[in-house]
Amino acid sequence: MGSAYDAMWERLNLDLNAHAALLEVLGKFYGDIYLSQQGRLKGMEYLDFVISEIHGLRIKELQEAKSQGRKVVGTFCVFVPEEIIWAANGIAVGLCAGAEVGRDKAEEILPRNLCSLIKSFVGFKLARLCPFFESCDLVVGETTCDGKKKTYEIFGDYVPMYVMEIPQMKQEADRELLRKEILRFKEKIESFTGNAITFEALKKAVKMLNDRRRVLQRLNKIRRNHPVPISGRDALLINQISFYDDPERFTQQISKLCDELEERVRQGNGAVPESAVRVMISGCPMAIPNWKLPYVIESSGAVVVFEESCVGSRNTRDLVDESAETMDDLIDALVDRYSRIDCACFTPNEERIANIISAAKEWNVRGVIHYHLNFCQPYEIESFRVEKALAREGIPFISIGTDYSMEDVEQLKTRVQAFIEMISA
Ligand code: BJ8
Repeated sequence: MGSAYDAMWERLNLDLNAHAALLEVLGKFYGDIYLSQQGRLKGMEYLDFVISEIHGLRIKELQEAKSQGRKVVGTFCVFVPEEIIWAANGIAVGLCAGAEVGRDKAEEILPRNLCSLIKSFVGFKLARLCPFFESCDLVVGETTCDGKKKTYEIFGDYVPMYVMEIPQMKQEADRELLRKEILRFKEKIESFTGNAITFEALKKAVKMLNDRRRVLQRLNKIRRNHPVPISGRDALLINQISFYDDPERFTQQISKLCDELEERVRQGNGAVPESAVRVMISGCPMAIPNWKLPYVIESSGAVVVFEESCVGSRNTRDLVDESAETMDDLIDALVDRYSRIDCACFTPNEERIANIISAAKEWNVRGVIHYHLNFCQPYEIESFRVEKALAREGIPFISIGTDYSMEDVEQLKTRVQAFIEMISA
């Protein structure tokens, strides 16, 4: 893939040698974790193709769109209402990164005790390894955890930044704040792109992104079946790719894949042996290519059937009401939908605990593997309350803190295997 895109990557000012080395490592990693799985679905070929072209074809598409005057807007959080970007004829892309890349460079401008997700996106930018970053005309941050919001202040020296304020509670005043912030964001995007957002355009964007959520909801529902017809790794990959791919194409392709999965269910075929123990992962988002924990879990006799995460159900569970007839009502519908996101940055956050319990029951899991990145205070602290609530329900729980390095894989295996043995007994 390398040479065909070298000229484009050079124009984007990537460090070509380091980038080639990165792609080689990722290709190998993907082969070991994904392509080695038995009996993969035909529909996954599309995802394999997207991954093999993630820094190639998709970037070429973005460059072509830019040459026609469209703006590319990068985001780090599912709180940023993408509908606004698409309605202004922009293109939204997720910039969260899941690889330990450029850490040394990131630590030159940031403290060491920050979560890997933050250091990774900063590292990708500073090491000139991410063509998505280099394609962005604007980068949108948000005031969620302290690590992110203070990093954006520094990061503004390297990329054109805009920061959206996100409330920390869910009272009437917070709802008002979110509404104001969505309107402020709309104004920013309108002036930045030069395109006024019409009611029709916003409604169309709402429908397009709801369709993407609906197909991911469909995929998730299929995973309630036993034996489960898709591995957790593959399902995670689909969720990860939803942040980069063209939304309409993605929805179409995943819809076809769901047809194939439903056929598998009709025939009683599973992606893993029937004896595989059903578990849920809950906690921090897993950005691409952060596949370490799902791989460890699924090579230990279990299968992940649900992700309670922003790269998972937290981003797809709720739709925007499409019945609005005025711009005001449509903005209210966005506020309603985005207010339901149950990130651990909120206090109190009872909603998330209730959602974890109900998903654990509906997806019939034998245990919950709570996952936080080291130094992520919101999710690590909240894990204590999650554990207590699950204990009251008799649902086994383990808390895993890790980072993007591979150093702890053996330790993780030992802990995860012991947990799986315990819940299979
Ligand atoms: S809505 S989960 S995408 S903020 S892991 S950077 S929280 S220290 S990613 Fe998130 Fe939005 Fe919430 Fe979702 Fe901070 Fe924790 Fe790091 Fe995190």
